[in-house]
Amino acid sequence: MIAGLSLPQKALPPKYFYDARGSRLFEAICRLKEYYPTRSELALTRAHLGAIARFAGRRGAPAVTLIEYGSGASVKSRLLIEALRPSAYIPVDISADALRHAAAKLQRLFPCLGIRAVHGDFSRPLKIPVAQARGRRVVYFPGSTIGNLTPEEAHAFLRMTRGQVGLSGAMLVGVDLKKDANVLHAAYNDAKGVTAAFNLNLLARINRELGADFSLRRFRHYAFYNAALGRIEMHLVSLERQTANVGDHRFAFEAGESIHTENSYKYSIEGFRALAAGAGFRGGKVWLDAKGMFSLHGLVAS
Ligand code: SAH
Ligand code: AVI
Repeated sequence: MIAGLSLPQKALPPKYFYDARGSRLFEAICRLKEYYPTRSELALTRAHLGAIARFAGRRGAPAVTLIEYGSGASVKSRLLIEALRPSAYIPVDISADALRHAAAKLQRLFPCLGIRAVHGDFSRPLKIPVAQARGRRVVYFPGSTIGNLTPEEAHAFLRMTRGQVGLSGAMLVGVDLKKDANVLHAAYNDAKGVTAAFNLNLLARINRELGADFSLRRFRHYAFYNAALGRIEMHLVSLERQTANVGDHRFAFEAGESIHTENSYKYSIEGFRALAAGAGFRGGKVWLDAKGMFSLHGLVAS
């Protein structure tokens, strides 16, 4: 936090959004009419579930270990688990509350499924209990969470998972697509202000957990599509000249100065395939929703 707030363009990594309240606010975002990614990915998953499960499973090798990064409420995973019937499910999330609730719910629904929840940060080396895992390894990374990484971070992440699934494994990645900037703008500037509350919750969390004194009234949510870089940027803009203390550190803000809190990259199908190919994956399959808003890529090692 201190390092990010000390940069010329102040910036904080989006992984810190997800305390218990942040995870609940994200779930509320998913229900908004403007936020199309969740609905689109759910629709495409339902529409192509048989083909997706056939791609992820393999004839004659029924045991699959499903590893999901950024599993959150595991809503989409539930569909995949029903169709794929893996022997083990390893959800990985930085949000302890979301992970605990989701794992408990899934265990009730699938009493025979071996669930090993991993609370951790996937941007760092993580110990995933795959050593004892039987059969094929499949990494599931839905929600376009990959869009919250820079292309360089996404490349490193894909390389890491390529090593994890090995030659016989596979990966399913949900990727949001480039589209009309007005549709993107609405999705990140909803009328009810839920996205604004999600963004501002980061300051509330820093106040609570790091003894900081950000005045939430003096910052406003700002999100826009940066067409040159193909990404939505979220910022918290200081409404006036002010200072904020985080522990022993004091940070000065000019009026209009911002903290850059999130990028959400949007890809073309070809653009994402090129990224995956550079990390050692072949773009085996791609599934889209009926409106062509969102994509799910089925990748295998090349
Ligand atoms: N997969 C769900 C949730 C997506 S929201 C869906 O498709 O709807 C992004 C999720 O990733 C959140 O649950 C968040 O807590 C988690 N997350 C974000 N950054 C993370 C990181 N660096 N390590 C682990 N989990 C992370
Ligand atoms: C989790 N992630 C893919 C979401 C996104 O769309 O980038 C987080 C989010 N930020 C604002 N609204 C939703």
